[in-house]
Amino acid sequence: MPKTYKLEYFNLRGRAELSRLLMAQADMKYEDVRLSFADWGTAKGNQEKYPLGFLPVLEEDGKVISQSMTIARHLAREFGMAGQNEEEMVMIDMICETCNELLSKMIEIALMQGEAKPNAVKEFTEVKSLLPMKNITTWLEMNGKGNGYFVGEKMSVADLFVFSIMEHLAGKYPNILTKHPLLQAFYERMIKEPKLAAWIVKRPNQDIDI
Ligand SMILES: N[C@@H](CCC(=O)N[C@@H](CS)C(=O)NCC(=O)O)C(=O)O
Repeated sequence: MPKTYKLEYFNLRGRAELSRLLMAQADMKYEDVRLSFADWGTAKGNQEKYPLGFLPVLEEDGKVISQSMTIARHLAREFGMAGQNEEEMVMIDMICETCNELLSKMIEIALMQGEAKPNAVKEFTEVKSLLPMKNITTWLEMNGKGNGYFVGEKMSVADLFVFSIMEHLAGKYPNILTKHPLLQAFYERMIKEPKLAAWIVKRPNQDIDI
């Protein structure tokens, strides 16, 4: 029997999009539940459904899994997108952790209001994003000429996470992406991958741009 999956989050890409991309690329059927902030206010108290008190959660055959990266790593292993051996897995993990740090920073800035925001944006675009972007570029270059995927010859969760981060950058901070032509080219290749392209066309418009 195929497993049943229900992924609950807000109507954002945020910390759930990586798992949604994994589902799309693996052709998996799942319930893509998107709670409004008002609904979450009342639902949050349900310890059984939301044991850690935050989203996303994945219900797999009725069993709840929390923590976005735990969910994504689990799905990647289930779908054969977590690497073929320990060396690949370590590399994939390192890339994913770097992406997750960038995502955390971008979420923090997206939720910021008031006077501190312009400075935070400036610091992110001019300082904090530079080293991770340089490292991500180097990792891509290390695999062949940097014209394919990040690890080996097969798409992995690392490719999906980098793609998702580049998509955020393309929308919010295009100058960062244009300064990294290899990653821009990677983004442009990935957006044409048929299963990802089909998902991007059909996914709902998000409530907040993150
Ligand atoms: N480390 C957690 C962080 C989860 C998290 O911060 N979720 C936020 C949305 S991105 C949330 O549920 N906020 C609502 C709340 O805390 O009530 C993960 O990666 O899943």
